[in-house]
Parts: sequence; structure tokens; C-alpha cells
Amino acid sequence: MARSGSLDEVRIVMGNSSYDMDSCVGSLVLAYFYTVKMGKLFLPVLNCSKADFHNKIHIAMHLLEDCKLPEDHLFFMDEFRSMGLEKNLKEVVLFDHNILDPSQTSLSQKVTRIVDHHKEENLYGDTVSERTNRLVGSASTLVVLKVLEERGWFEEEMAGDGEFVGLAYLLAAPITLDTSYFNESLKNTRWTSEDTTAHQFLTKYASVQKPFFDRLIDAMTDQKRTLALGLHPILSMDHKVW
Ligand SMILES: [Mn+2]
Repeated sequence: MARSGSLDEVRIVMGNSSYDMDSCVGSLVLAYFYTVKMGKLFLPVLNCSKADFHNKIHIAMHLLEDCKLPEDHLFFMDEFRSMGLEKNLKEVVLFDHNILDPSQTSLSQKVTRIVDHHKEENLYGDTVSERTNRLVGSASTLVVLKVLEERGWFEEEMAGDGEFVGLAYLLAAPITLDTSYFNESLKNTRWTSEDTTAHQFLTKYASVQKPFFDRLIDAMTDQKRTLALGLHPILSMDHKVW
């Protein structure tokens, strides 16, 4: 449906332009959460080009290989731009940031919701109806806590079935990475008890403890896969503004 370009009302959820694990995973699930809760389609837009996506080896591995999300079900910012969907845009949900990237300020009149864990800039006051911003390690923790509050709606999707590994497995990646698997020395500076609550909820449905985290870290530092990307992606890979 998203690809037909015939949507009368377009609602998108987008992470920040560093497209890290938190932004990518959290925006996917937050879009699903709003779609279910509000009965309107919220499209997750991964805030990078389709070509750049593969530079983040551990994210591509998690989403495509481990969670078995078909790549053509993922929707990228360059596709959103080129499809002319902006003219039908009704709502923009900012996830994992609360100020639009300078290249995306044309969306500023449409920002209706913010779910984030960065310093609050208090922008878009005329249009914003929800501003969820708390200092937690992972913005995806805020998504998990929303799901936890409404768990009756999502119970069936939390654990996996034959085809999909489940929302719990998907969501555990940013939370374990952003807390360095609950590294004690970073407690209350890089992560909080809310991240622990979110992770404990996820462990009821999926095996997402330390070995799960270690595997993601291994993928991030996988030399062979990195070299296979060539030089340009390696140079742009560590550029992180968020
Ligand atoms: Mn984040």
C-alpha cells in the first residue's frame, strides 16, 4: 500500500539521521504501536538512504538476518522523498530526536508527536500533541514501556512464531546495546531502572540476555564483513551526531 503512492493521508514515524539501532528498531515498533492503537497507518521511515543502510552491519544483520524482516518491507527516507508522499503528509512522529535534521525542516509543520531521550528543545509547540521525553538509556525503552502498558494489544506479537522472531527479540537489540548490557559503572549516567524494567519485560518472551548482546557486538566489529563493504562506507560509518 505504501508503495502505490495513493495514500490520501500519510503518517510517518522517523528516527534520527544517524540511523543507529535505537532509531531504526524503535521507529519500526513505534509505528506499529500507533497503527494498532489508533487504527490509522503510521509508516516507519528509516532515516537514511536504502544504499547507506547496509553500512551498519549489525543493524542489517539484526533486522534482515535475525528478525527476518524482508528488505522490501523496509521504507527509507530517499524512497519517501522520491515518491512524492510529502504532499499528503498529515503527521510526523519524531523518534529518538526532538529537532529535525537541517535537511528535513520542510517537515516541521507536521510534527505531532515526539518520543525521545535527548535534551528537550521544546520545538513545534503549535502542532505537537504528545511529547514523551525522559532520560533513559535507549529511546526504545520508551516504546517498550508503551507496549507494556497496553500489553493486551500486543501479547501475540511479543514472542516469535515460525516466521517472525517477535517484537521482544527485535526490541532487545537497542536496549542491550545502549546500556552496554547494563554495565554497572554506567548506571544512572547512561541508563536507568526504566531500561531494566523494559529489558526484564522482553526476557519473558525472548532469549535476549548477555549472549544476544555479545553477538551484536561481534557483528559491529566483524572485520571480514566490514572489509567487504569497501572504503567509502568505512569512512562514513562512524559519523554520529546524536
Ligand atoms: Mn537513542
